[in-house]
Amino acid sequence: MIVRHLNEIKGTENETKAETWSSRRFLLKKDNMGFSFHETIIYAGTETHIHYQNHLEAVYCVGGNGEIETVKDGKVYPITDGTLYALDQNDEHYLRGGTEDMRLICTFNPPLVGTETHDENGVYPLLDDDGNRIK
Ligand code: 9YT
Repeated sequence: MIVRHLNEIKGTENETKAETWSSRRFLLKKDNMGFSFHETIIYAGTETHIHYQNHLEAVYCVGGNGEIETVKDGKVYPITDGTLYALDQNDEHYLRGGTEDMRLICTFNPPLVGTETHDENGVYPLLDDDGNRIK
């Protein structure tokens, strides 16, 4: 069994930071669960362009507030504690922090290897176990 606490992840190589968010990666591909599992903080008042072309992601909000806008149709959905969204169509979107930081629990299929961060198009590359880009 795997048991991990946030305090063991913060400030280590398993925390990835960007200008608008921080991702604490609890479970990665090497843990062999078939998905990766993260806590993401989206900073208040920010906007992030995201398009996971190589991954499916489900996201559950457990704190704070914000919104998501899907690019193809301009629909805007509020996000509060208790909201889930699933990017089942690899949906391109804008993720916005609201008046407070948003605390999100995220799962990725296929699982992240560990070092992924958004490229200029909001995409995570598909990496092999050694961190080499496959796609
Ligand atoms: C919700 C979202 O996609 N935020 C960006 C970071 C990502 N969730 C991650 O790598 O944990």
